[in-house]
Amino acid sequence: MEIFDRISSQLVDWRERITRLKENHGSFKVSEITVEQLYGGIRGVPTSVSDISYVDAHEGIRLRGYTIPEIINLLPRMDGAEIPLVGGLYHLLMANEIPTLKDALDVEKEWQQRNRVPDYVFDVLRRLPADTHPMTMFSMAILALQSESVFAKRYAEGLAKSDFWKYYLEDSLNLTARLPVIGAFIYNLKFRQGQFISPDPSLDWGANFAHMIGKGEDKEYHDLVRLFFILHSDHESGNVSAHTSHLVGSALSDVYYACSAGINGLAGPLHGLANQECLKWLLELQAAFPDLPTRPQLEKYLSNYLDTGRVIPGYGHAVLRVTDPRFTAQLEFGKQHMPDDELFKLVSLVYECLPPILAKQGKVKNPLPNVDAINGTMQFHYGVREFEFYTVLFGIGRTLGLTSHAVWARALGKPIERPKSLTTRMLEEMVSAS
Ligand code: CMX
Repeated sequence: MEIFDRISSQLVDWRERITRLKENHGSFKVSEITVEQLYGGIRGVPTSVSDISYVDAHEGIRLRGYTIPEIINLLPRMDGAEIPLVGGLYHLLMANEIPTLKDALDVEKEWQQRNRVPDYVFDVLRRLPADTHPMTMFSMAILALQSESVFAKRYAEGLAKSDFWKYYLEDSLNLTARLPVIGAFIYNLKFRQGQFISPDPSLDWGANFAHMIGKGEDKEYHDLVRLFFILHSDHESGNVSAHTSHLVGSALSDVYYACSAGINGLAGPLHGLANQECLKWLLELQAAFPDLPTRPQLEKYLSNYLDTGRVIPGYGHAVLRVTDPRFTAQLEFGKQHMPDDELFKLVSLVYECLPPILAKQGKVKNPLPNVDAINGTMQFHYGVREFEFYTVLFGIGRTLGLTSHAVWARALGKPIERPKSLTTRMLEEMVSAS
């Protein structure tokens, strides 16, 4: 397996670099923490190291050092496709190098060979109450697969620590291979009256998902889902889903436990679920104006909305201080493929009008859109209109990042996490003694 060899060949160097840092500079102080940060979600305090991705407040995400436009430009794609293969992105995240077309196709081939989901997983999903949220189903399907963990079996037999990552990689390839099948099954069960479609071995991972939800002929949608999965794959390791997954994995819970836990974090409305909220909000706005509003009409609507004390979904970010490049990538795709779509025109107009209003209000640290401001609009255009499903799409993409972090955490021997907690009394005593 190519990815296995590529990781293997880098490990000595990575391990030496980290050992050198720890031995020579182990007591070097990277940061301090304030009382406000302790009560404020540890915002902005460096607490982990990730070489897979980094979010710069003024530039946005870099995956393995590459910006989103660079990724779209550099990763290999199939003939006739506008957006690269997701297999190439997985190679980049895992193997830390821009893949050739052959490298990307090797990952795609691994995924093809491993994509069969055992029937019992579908049985579990079928037996859930009909109103179960798709994210609950997605997380449960991943957890149900845990009995397949190669790592867990090998660990029980006795495994050297230096070999943990090899079986994490095995589990990661098995899990990620099955995600489009699981996602499509959930969509078809809930929203297409149980019309199931088998994977097409001639299609890549992204296009196969589209095919399995009945969009096999829509090549434009194939590109959109590839783009969606690539854009949502990773956003450094401090966000709720990545951090949760890493924490759970640090107990040597296998990739299935760790990813299911991360997906549960993604299901929160302040994190991944925001994309469904955004589309709901946009449709309400659209309903308020039978035709596209004029700028003054929209500005008045937005100001009145903010005066009610509610947040406008899709705007603001805990780290970013620029327009999210993942928003921009989809905006560009939309300009090319759906310039006359009414909802797309509305999203573009909100983007022109809202940031100055939010900035003038003076509360929000970043008045610009994040990725969720446009996600739903793109899906809606191609007929995927059930907002409850949008976070599953996010989760399919995000699991590529979660598993890459998991493999590298074991490869670099990261220990179990155990930060310290204090009591309020201790803090009161510390500040009064200072
Ligand atoms: N509309 C109106 N007010 C907003 C706002 C928005 N979109 N974003 C932030 N604010 C307000 C906050 O509510 C806060 O008000 P109070 O001081 O009255 O509590 C103030 O501005 C300062 O907030 P902030 O420091 O700029 O933002 P945070 O880091 O606390 O929160 C985020 C970041 C994303 C949760 C927030 O901007 C928000 O709720 N946005 C809307 C929901 C959203 O789009 N979430 C998706 C995030 C991306 C993801 O993880 O998928």
